[in-house]
Amino acid sequence: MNGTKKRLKLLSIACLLATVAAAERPNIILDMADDMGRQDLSCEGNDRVAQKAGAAAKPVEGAKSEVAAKPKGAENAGDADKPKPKRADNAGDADKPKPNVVIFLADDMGWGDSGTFGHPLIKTPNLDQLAAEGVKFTQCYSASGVCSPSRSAILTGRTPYRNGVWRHLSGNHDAHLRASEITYPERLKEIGYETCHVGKWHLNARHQFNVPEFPQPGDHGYDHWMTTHNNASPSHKNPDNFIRNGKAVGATEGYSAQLVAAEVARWLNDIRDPKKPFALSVWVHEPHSPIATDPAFMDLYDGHENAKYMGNITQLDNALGQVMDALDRAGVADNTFLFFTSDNGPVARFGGTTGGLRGGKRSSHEGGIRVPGVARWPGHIKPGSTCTTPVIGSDLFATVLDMVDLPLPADRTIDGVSMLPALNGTPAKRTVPLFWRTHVSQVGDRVALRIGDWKIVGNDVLTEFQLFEIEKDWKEEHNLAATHPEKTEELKRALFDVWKKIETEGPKEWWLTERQKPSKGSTLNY
Ligand SMILES: [Ca+2]
Repeated sequence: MNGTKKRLKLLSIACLLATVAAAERPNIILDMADDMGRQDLSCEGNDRVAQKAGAAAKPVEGAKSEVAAKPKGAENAGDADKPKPKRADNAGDADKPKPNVVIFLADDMGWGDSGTFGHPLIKTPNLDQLAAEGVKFTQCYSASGVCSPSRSAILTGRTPYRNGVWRHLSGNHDAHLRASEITYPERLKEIGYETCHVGKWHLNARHQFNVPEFPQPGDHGYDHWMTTHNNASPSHKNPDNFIRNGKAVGATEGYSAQLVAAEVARWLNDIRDPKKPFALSVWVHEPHSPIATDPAFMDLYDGHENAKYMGNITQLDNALGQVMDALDRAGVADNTFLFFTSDNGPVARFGGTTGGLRGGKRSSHEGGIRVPGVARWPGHIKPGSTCTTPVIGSDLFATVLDMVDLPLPADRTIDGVSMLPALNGTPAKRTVPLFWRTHVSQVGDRVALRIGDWKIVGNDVLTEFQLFEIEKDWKEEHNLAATHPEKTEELKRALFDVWKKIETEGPKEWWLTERQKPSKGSTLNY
């Protein structure tokens, strides 16, 4: 891989420079823009002004090196013939090894929070490179406006109220990812995969985390895991609350994203069986508060009032680069499906941006649920391509199973569908419409459902609705409910139907008996 060699060479130079001259600041061109409208967020081609970003490395435990920024991928995105997404051959074909799966998940990173998706200032060179080598999804959704539910959907393919993780699990709730749920790592283990989860978990309530009576990452299909319950504590700097395979890691030195990437590299290099395919979850804590940003990344935005947040995004992007390098070094990048996304929208008061979308974290408007999405799978995904088909985090379960020719579970509803047809230009055929319910939303946007270009947003008690033609009105500025009563009724019926089935299938008692009421986002009403 020429690109890989070039990157590694630049990496080495960058690390050397950083080591001998840590205080020397790279020459950065910050491209200014007055407003970030849709044009800026267009995913047609990679037309951003080339960014110059330099090295800013700081050794952390277990990590050989890291750099703040790398050039965009050198591959000529436009020239490659369009490869057809296809499944791997069945197990037993020794000549064609099954693909590895890496899901890299940011925490609270908004649709507008990267150079890759049009932010004029934030440096995300590794995400740029990933997009240059793969596909950028312009309508990638999280399954919820908050953490735990969204994460549960990625692992199970099921919308959160259906799988039981109906709320974020920050206190002492009954809810958790039940042992009865089927996760994709579990399915992959059945056909010989090794599995690893590093970073945030957040699929247990606080009193359940690392308590054997409740299912832990190891009970949900992960051979090796190093996780926190929720946030890195006390912050991203020197977090002391990682648990590795049930045992406290203790004090660390470094920043969370780099510590996570270092553990990933260690697992790839030293722990896993290189003869087996693998599934790896890299769920970093950045840019969720409390934010702590390496000064090396802050310095990239020296003087800007939002330098801490923007540097935090570059910090997580740097970790993405470390993971990409580790895959290269292991010689497995060409046979790895690498998907980057976020678990929900951003928090504006901490510095995040939706890129113009309405709402933010917790909202069922686009700002809470439309997130960055980039995938790379060499030989299967056209480099530098764009996918405008809406996809959602819960699609990853079906996508992964499709890649390895495993059937979907037949005994339960799977909300997500495989993304592979969409990557080949064929719209996904959904049996269950895109659906969101986020318990801590504002009253007026508690639920949402999308079919085609139409999206309906409902209030907490399902009595008031807004209708948007989302392709045209991506900012959700024009409520068409009054002028399109028939379409509104059609989507209302679909919404009621989906919700009724979810109430029947999910552990309804968990949300009906919730003891802890949210401090934000009004009341819990059903
Ligand atoms: Ca989150």
